[in-house]
Amino acid sequence: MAAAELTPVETAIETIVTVFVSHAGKEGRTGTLTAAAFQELLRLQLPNVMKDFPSLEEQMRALDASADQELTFDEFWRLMGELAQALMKDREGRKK
Ligand SMILES: [Ca+2]
Repeated sequence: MAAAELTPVETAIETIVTVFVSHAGKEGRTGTLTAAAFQELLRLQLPNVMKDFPSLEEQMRALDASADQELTFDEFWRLMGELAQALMKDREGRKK
């Protein structure tokens, strides 16, 4: 990409990718999150929005479509979609 300044949305996407990559590189297979790495990512990066979500084990099981105990970026991305949808529902609820 050119050196042009990124928009807020572009920055948000890049931030998510960067966070995933840095946590995925810590242990287990390259480019995937182990349960421990996933837990650390949630604790450090999503402490506020994850309060009402199910336990780590349930969350891991729900996202780990291939059931290999590690999350690929595709598997992890589903959580971003769920969190965005929860945020949207929250907004719609507040409007009523
Ligand atoms: Ca997996």
